[in-house]
Amino acid sequence: MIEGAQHFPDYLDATAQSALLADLRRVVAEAPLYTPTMPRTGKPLSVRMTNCGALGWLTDKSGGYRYQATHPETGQPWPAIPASLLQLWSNVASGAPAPEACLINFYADRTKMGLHVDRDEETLDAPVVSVSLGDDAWFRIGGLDRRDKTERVLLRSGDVFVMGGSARLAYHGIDRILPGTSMLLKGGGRINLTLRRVTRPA
Ligand code: MD3
Ligand code: FE
Repeated sequence: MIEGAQHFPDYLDATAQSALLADLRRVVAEAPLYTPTMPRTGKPLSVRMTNCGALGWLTDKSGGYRYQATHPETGQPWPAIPASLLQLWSNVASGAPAPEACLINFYADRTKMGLHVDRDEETLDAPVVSVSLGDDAWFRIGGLDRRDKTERVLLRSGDVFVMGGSARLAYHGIDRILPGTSMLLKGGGRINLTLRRVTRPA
């Protein structure tokens, strides 16, 4: 795997996963999941999203990919990042500037995410830290060129994946989720959180 990518299987035990899920239910009560749309075409993405933190990532037909401080449908500021996630960040990204955004992706059974690079952040001085909850997913990670060889990694509930160094600009995506592989979410599906630094630290 590309330098800077680190997988921590079972980072969160069952108790920690349930506690984090309770935190996320409070976030989603204030900042409901919505269906983002592609720049220009307005085609809906299959993943549903929301955010917590000072900034949230979003995309829509008119404004394209961007970070903004408010929910696109409610107009309200995003809820704060739960303390448990700030603690997790300081444990796995120690020394990095504090995260400003936590993107929450919800995958239903058929949701995929095509191969892409995350480069809407103003700074790459921090890794992206991801936490998976719910059903297993086949994650695909390649290199800095779309044509580089890729490999797949099974991301399971409680896993943490950190992309720093060269991996920060690596192509990656989700091929598919494996329905019925976790009991954490009553209705099934998968949640992925990505914690990110967006602005340059002062
Ligand atoms: C590698 N999310 O939100 S998480 C995304 O499972 C995203 O929802 C996927 O890709 C998901 O942008 C993958 C792991 C991940 C996140 C960000 C990365 C891998 C990454 C940034 C750079 C390289
Ligand atoms: Fe990504």
